[in-house]
Amino acid sequence: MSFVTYQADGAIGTILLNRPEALNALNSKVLDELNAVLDQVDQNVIRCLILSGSGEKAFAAGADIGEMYHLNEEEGKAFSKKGNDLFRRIETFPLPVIAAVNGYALGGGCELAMACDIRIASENAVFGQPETGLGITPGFGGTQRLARLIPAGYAKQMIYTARNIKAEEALRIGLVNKVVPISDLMNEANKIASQIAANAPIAVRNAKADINEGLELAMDLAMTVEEKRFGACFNTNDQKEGMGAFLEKRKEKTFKNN
Ligand code: DAK
Repeated sequence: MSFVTYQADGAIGTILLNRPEALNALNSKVLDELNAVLDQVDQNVIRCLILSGSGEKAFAAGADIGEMYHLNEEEGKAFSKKGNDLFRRIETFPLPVIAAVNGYALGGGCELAMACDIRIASENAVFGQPETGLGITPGFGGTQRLARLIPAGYAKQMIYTARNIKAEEALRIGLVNKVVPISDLMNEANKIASQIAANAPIAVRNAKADINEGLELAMDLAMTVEEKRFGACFNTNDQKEGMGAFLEKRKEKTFKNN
């Protein structure tokens, strides 16, 4: 596990892309190791994940151009599938994932950040989809996720022009939730992760699944998706604990994930 590290601290798990000499560019090995790290996450204990890049220069400077340059059509399809399956796994992972974007998030790096639930950026972060300048389209979901996340006009401008944008612009167009100095980045991500971890885990997971599924559906159908998981929450002890604490005017709550 040299290109991706994982550390669990209480209810928060932190995954670091660890290939700083290549600005954490995503080659097949990085993608495989990231996938393997997700298998390691103990979902009974961990309640939120943080994903970041090692060093102060890059979250991930994209898919590995050196590796991609040599691909033939079949290999290109296989590489794209590897990335797409992994990013979709992150997007639909039962636990929320916060991207702590600590520098360049270009191409596949921007797409990886977009597969996460929440994006916090350092002031030096740079986002972009440079693929059209490389003779390709975004290949890890960029054409789809960017246009769902921010207004389509901004997404089209970013992709057609291949122009990078700085953190402040990313904040203005809604690509990131917050921008902080790089020295505060992991603190801020951990603060949000702790707030998430303090809530009933099954309710948080259900809410994530509801939002993801509902965004794909017409509103009438989407409401039935919510109703189903809302109802399921009443089968949990944590619902009794959360509501019981309110009724008993008790501040402390202990959610047991059941
Ligand atoms: N791939 C491989 N190596 C990379 C890299 C990348 N994307 N980005 C940086 N590196 C390496 C550099 O080659 C350099 O290595 P050495 O020369 O030292 O061995 C090292 O990282 C440091 O980079 P620089 O020397 O260039 O550092 P600078 O500060 O001068 O510049 C930069 C930083 C981020 C502006 C620059 O490195 C840069 O422009 N990098 C490329 C950014 C980029 O274009 N990224 C998008 C890649 S395209 C698909 C699947 C997926 C995708 C598409 C299709 N299918 C199969 C359908 C996704 C595509 C992409 O992500």
